[in-house]
Amino acid sequence: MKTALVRGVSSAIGSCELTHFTRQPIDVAKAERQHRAYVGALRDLGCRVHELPADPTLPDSVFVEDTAVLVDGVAVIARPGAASRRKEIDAIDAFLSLRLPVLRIESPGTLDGGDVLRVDRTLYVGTSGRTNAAGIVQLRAGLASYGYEVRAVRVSGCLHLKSAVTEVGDGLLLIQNEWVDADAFSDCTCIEVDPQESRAANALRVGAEIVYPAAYPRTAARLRDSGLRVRLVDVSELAKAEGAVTCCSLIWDAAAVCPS
Ligand code: CIR
Repeated sequence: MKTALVRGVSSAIGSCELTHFTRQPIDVAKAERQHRAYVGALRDLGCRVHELPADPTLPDSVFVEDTAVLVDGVAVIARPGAASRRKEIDAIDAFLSLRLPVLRIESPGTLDGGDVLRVDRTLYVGTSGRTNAAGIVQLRAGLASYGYEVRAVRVSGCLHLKSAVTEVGDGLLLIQNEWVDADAFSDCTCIEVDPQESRAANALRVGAEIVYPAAYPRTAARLRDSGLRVRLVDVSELAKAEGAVTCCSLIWDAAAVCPS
């Protein structure tokens, strides 16, 4: 069974970090409704969901993906590149360390989970404005004995690697190749986002379905044309905070990490 960890929307989300976006007012109540619907979709798709309470002092804390990397048998607690986000890891660390072995990225390393794309036993890690070389070296060293290869990938023009590329099927990627070079993923097949939907590369695979923003119908059609089952969610308010669908959850196979 899949387990998902999520966290409620902070009432301070309007003061979130922004890198490539212009600040717009965020309707917190609407963001909360959208988040509830997103969590409902995860439940419908078979996830057992744990929800941590919202924290009014941590504007970006709904974006739990950035706080950890979960692979079979171990969690790596990240060290977010934005200093304003570092305290987010405390609650995540407390939750995960009760359930599975944890490693931690330490200073001077920085690593955002949004920069880590897992494809089978390879972890592609974006060298973004949030993840540095020391963070990647630590991730590589920490996970080598678990059988993971860590490959650094240059990413530019967007926040995280997973803003530019996500996995939508085994070895099948959805990619915005203006922000990342598709040659880095030569073992995979790539579906490009529709040229009119530049921010459309972030899709969340849950089992056999793809949870996907309703804002990108042209790219959603491309996914369906590739034989994928797509479940649309409206995340327009969360998107104003430069977040998308992968960033609002940490999902893992409970059997793989918690045999008991
Ligand atoms: C940030 O800039 O850190 C947040 N406003 C958005 C984080 C989105 N995270 C993600 O895509 N993994």
